[in-house]
Amino acid sequence: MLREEFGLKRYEGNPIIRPADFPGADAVFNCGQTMYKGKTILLVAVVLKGEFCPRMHVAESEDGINFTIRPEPFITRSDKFGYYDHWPIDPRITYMEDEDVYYIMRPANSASGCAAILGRTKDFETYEDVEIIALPSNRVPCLFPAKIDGSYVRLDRPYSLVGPPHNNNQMGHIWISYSPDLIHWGRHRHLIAPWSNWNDVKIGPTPPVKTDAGWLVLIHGVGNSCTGMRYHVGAMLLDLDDPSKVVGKAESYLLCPDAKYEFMGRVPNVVFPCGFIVDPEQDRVRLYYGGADTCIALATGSLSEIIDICRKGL
Ligand code: BMA
Repeated sequence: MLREEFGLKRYEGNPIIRPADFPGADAVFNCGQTMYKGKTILLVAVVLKGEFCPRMHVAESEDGINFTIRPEPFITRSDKFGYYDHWPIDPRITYMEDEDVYYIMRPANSASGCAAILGRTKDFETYEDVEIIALPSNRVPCLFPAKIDGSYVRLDRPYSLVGPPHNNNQMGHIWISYSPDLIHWGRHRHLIAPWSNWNDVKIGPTPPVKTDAGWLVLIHGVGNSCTGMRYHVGAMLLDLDDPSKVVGKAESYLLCPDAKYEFMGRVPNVVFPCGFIVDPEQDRVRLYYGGADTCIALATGSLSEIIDICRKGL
């Protein structure tokens, strides 16, 4: 490693899932993540050699390190809505405890732009696409794990391609919106704009996790360079009662591409989070992230330290 680690520390056995772990795979990357019946569940995007369209598979683990990928896909390209969803990736999983349901929000890429699809499962055995919940261009839909003041709440990243490429103000900021039923969304509000050179092209959230200090959200932040975009992981904290208020954010990134498996792959210079898992009794955050759109790696951090970093704006 060339850089000192800050906030998140890589697992020394990384990457924990490689394309070679799945027959015929060219890539196994960016994963939704949650706990189910004591096991760590990752929903990984698998691209098979020679196939354009990824599928999502369930990978499961007793110890959070050694994963078995189920052979059958769990989510495949949806045509339920007459919508050509040609690149099903980046699932974001939210467990809604009151309903005992795992909701999965994901971008739905098409020729007319990227919309957002809501799906659900109770058991990671059967899956149902529920509805398209955002018009193009909208990516990175993430659901809060509880209603707030009687409403479902989501974060997402609508964005415009109008204007010069990589113009800070024209690309992706994070917004918040509310819904009575998960289908109809409104009261859209701008939440936060990029704030530093490591995220000045675009930022996108992960499903928020409740902590005593506020809703913790890891983000991806994209900066530009003369050889292309560079993806980082950052963090912010939202007010528990009114999550439209940002109460803290890490000034620096917590993770940037610095390992071979983050530089070398289908898309170099990428560390990409679609969620994270908190183990409160161990004061630990586990982040299973995509490396270079090719593999899955693990980084861990102290929950209280990451909250502190956000509060102090380090
Ligand atoms: C983003 C998403 C991610 C991907 C990243 C880098 O726009 O598509 O799935 O990891 O680009 O290619």
